[in-house]
Amino acid sequence: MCGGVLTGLSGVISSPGYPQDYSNNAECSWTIHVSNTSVVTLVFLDFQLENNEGCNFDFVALFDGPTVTHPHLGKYCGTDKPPNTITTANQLMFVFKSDFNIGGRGFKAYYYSGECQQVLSAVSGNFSSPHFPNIYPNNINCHWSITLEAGYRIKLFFPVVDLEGRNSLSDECDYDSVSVYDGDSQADALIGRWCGRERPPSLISKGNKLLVVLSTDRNEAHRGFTASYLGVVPVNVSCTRSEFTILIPQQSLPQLDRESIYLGNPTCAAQLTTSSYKILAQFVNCGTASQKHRNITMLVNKLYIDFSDGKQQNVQEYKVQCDALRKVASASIISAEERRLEEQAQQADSDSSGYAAAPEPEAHDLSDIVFISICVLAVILMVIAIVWLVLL
Ligand SMILES: [Ca+2]
Ligand SMILES: [Ca+2]
Repeated sequence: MCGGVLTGLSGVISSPGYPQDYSNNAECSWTIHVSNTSVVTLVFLDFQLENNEGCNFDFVALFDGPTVTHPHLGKYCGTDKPPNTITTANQLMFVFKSDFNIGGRGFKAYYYSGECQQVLSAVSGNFSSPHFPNIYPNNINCHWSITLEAGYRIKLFFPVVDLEGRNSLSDECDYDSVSVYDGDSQADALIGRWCGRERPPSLISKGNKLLVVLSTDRNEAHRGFTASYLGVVPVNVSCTRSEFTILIPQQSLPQLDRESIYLGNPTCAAQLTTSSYKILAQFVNCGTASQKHRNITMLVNKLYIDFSDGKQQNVQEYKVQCDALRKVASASIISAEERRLEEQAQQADSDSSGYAAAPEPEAHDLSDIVFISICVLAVILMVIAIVWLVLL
């Protein structure tokens, strides 16, 4: 319990006897050794040691390598949780010492190798369970945390989930599971937990952070999962009977030129105001189309935000729509997956008919129907009146 060599993809280190008080005169050292291409991340969950300035009595000391001769990463005591620590190479030395009196609850920390722990901050990305598509290791607890700029929300998909199934007795994901939390820690709200071949629906965060945790038990492993996410830009859209107004806070997209943000086509690019990217677009311009659903006319277009750099093509698409009668507008991101389905559907359409489908004849407006009904009623009343007059 006190010290050793740790080689798993992830693991726990805690003080002797934790959560009971640690003993006096303890001296423990752990060496964490992960695969050559990886680094070690250390995250403290709990920390309470005797405090003194300089941490000379009881302390935890971390080194960027396998021995105490390697560079010091930090020395900690008291009750402030040490910050998350990431090594530069694949080994970490963890030393705990206590003196002859006064103790505390001690500490509990998780470590992860790079394959099992990732902090993602790009506006979109992918990740997968360790060793995917080969089977994942047993006894792991891996964390992927996505943190984007304030204002963003995160849409998350799981194209593949293949884990050990539910416990048939409890019907819960007791063995292996992937869990998603609406924040940056497991103390935040749990959005869901899945196992077996249950594919989670696409999820969206309330804020700008999401945490995905894979935990596996001591036996039976499958292929694991793949996940992809998109940062949803805060798009504020409003409309009148004739035009869209789209506003995006400039701080959400500081790295972009205004030409990278456009409605329908690049000629309808955003203007840069003091704090926002702004698009003011008449429905007759920019390729806005009118669609009817159950007698409601929706004006529909696509907003493009082009994040592409020299290396990678990355264009986000948002469906922008306006109910012009009620002047209610909305914007929602279209994921790559949804776009693929849409393209497939279009492909299938053109394959089957050989020409573009003719637009559906438009149903009459409710107002048209009411008007015609009134006319018919007026005619009937007139006929009755004439008949009545003649009979008199
Ligand atoms: Ca002490
Ligand atoms: Ca298992």
